[in-house]
Amino acid sequence: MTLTMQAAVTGWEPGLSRFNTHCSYCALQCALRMRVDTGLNRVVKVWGRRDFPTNRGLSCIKGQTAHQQIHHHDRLMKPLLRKGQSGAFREVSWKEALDFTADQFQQIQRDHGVDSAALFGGGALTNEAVYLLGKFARVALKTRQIDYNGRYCMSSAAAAQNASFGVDRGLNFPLSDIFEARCVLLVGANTAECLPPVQIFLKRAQKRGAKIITIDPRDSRTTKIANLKLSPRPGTDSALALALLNEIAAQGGVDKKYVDERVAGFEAVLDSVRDTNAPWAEKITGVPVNLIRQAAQWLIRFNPSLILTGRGAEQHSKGVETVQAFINIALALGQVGKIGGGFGTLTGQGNGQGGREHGQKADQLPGYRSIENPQDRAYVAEAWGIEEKDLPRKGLSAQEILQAADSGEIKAMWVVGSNPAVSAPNGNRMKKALSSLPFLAVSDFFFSETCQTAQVVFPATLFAEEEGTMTNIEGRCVLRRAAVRPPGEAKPDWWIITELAKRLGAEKYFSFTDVETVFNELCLVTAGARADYSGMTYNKLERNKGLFWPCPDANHPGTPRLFEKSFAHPDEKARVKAVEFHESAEPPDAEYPYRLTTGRVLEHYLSGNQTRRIEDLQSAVPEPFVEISEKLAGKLKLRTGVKVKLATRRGEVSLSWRTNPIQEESTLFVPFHWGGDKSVNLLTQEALDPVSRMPELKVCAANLTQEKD
Ligand SMILES: Nc1nc2c(c(=O)[nH]1)N[C@H]1C(S)=C(S)[C@@H](COP(=O)(O)OP(=O)(O)OC[C@H]3O[C@@H](n4cnc5c(=O)[nH]c(N)nc54)[C@H](O)[C@@H]3O)O[C@H]1N2
Ligand SMILES: Nc1nc2c(c(=O)[nH]1)N[C@H]1C(S)=C(S)[C@@H](COP(=O)(O)OP(=O)(O)OC[C@H]3O[C@@H](n4cnc5c(=O)[nH]c(N)nc54)[C@H](O)[C@@H]3O)O[C@H]1N2
Ligand code: SF4
Ligand SMILES: [Mo]
Repeated sequence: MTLTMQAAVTGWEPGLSRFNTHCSYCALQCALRMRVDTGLNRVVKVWGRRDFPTNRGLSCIKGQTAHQQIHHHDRLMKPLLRKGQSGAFREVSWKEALDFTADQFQQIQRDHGVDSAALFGGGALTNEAVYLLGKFARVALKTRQIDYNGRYCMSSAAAAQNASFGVDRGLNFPLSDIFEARCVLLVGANTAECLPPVQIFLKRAQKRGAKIITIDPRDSRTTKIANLKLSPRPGTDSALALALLNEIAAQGGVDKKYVDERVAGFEAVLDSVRDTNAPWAEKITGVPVNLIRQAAQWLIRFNPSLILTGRGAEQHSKGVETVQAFINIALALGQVGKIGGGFGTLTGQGNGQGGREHGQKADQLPGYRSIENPQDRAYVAEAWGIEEKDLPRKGLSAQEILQAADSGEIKAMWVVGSNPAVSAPNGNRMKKALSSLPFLAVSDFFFSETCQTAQVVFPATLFAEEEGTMTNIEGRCVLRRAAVRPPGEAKPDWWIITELAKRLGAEKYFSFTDVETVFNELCLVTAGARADYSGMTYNKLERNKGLFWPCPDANHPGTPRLFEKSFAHPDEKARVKAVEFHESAEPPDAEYPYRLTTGRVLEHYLSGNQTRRIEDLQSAVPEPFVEISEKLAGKLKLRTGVKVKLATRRGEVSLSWRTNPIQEESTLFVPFHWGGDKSVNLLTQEALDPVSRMPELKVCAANLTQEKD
């Protein structure tokens, strides 16, 4: 709290102070200024900071209402405990909740082995919490089973970027480079609803002459501004990408000099797209030949051109291949590393970037070190003061952890900052998995659907109540300051992890006195790694409005652009890989003739556990709906105001419906922000990408029928 007070700009109105912090929600981490009544410990006003380069004063309705969570009457104030599944929760002391949890873990691990205990983390957690969670798994619990919700989010893009560029930073350039682009291709990204300030930046780029091309099966607030819209069937983006590269080659758009100098293995990729022409792709995707040709022509002609992917392209059982196919295009055009051009993926969660760097991913150690690489293992083991042989190896991915809970292999779990009861696919099975766990603990600040099956619930603090760092969409690490004191007995995640570690006999590895000491250790442990934070400190972050990694020493200014001269492979060249088109795991058939896809609306955030409680957001979109093309609604003769039944092989959900004028005809779209019997994840499937282990959240076969009046 001392640092907090330093950050306040006081004395401009009696009793009121201003604090700088960052939003609680998405990866833009918009810089916010809060006016706080320090006497009442209340935030009275919030606005976007104009002097912060990422959001330039902009924010969206979620950020503007984010502080309402702080004072919400639903906040968890005390630890909750119940013994067994059916009893009622009772409020207990921190000591009782922590002692009980440590006991349960120890007993279960003694009876069933260390790997019967799992951790499930989240991309909303600070870098400090993520780092500690990874260390807690490996050093205190000694389990290999730790993964996080980013597996459902960034894992396909991360795998493809690592393979091609040798490192994965969502955007390898500052967001402001968008203003220099002359053509932007958005692939399965709904920026207007999911990253609203980015949509405004795109409009500004358009005013300066840039063409915007969108690839999305449906019309959205994002596609409204597009100069060219491609509406493929869900799950067919890779075919579109192959045809675009075929066209670019045919139109003479390959930058041969760049490819020779900076890319290894490009010939094989060109060979592989010899037959994937626009007529071939039209049959698979439904996108007319002339639109594919025009998109290819614009990508060549309007230079620099930038390709940005979102979850629409990535959350598939072939997500990695699809991203790879788009990276191949950006490299063929010679754009990666150019200001205003290239390739990037739009990270989603608040700390989706840092969340995948610092060790809560099954195969990773802090700084993007690999848990299977001998040198990386030795380095981290030494830094942590343990033997390399005692460092567990790679464990299961998020969805596989839940599956292992279902099969009884995993028996104890701690979920920190995620709500898989709503957000994991094949919801009925996942709820069964969570409720069959002999022991489940959850850390959250609101009682979530996942808490419903827990034995212990730890009350955590919210963004403006704790300090910590987040790494935003650009790879810029920012410092969030606390502005208010937490309610009741809520505690920061880093403190909860540390206290539990002490009870598991790992006290000497967790002797942190405050969150800044955790950050300082994280920085040291990442020295020399790909995501090197070792030149950062809290004061330096604040002075510089965040720092881009790598930042390897105290005098280093950070690295806003990564690939201007070289890629991160030993020969400094990018890699490309030939991609083939693969059908989705569950193509439509006579029984389930449509393609169900899922996504987001502006007003709600992920599992909705936060935004469903905010009056302005909940009243704007109170329940889920299914979006249907006008054509299909006409064919099915749907009656206005009468609900429809949406069914897949895994379940059915009753929903209201609305039409979308240009939506691809086989597509049905449902937002996933609700739990219980309204959860679209009761319908989604578990097919996983073989490389990233990303579930196919963006397409499955579905049927839709009108319900009785
Ligand atoms: N308001 C709001 N903002 C958010 C979030 C939120 O929950 N709410 N979540 C944050 C997080 S964690 C993330 S990951 C990002 C996600 O941000 P986005 O990826 O932009 O969000 P989605 O709505 O999941 O999907 C984007 C678009 O993909 C389209 N789509 C569906 N299937 C396909 C397909 O097969 N191919 C193509 N090309 N497109 C397809 C959908 O129609 C949708 O318009 O947003 C972040 N920002
Ligand atoms: N069908 C379908 N399913 C999807 C997706 C989709 O597009 N379609 N998208 C996927 C994607 S991209 C994502 S990112 C996942 C997200 O899925 P979830 O992990 O379920 O996302 P959240 O709702 O953010 O869950 C975070 C929980 O932790 C709490 N929380 C937030 N911040 C903190 C914190 O700092 N500490 C603690 N202790 N708790 C905190 C919140 O209150 C919330 O209950 O959903 C995935 N699921
Ligand atoms: S939700 Fe995202 S865009 Fe909206 S204010 Fe927060 S960080 Fe900014
Ligand atoms: Mo996400």
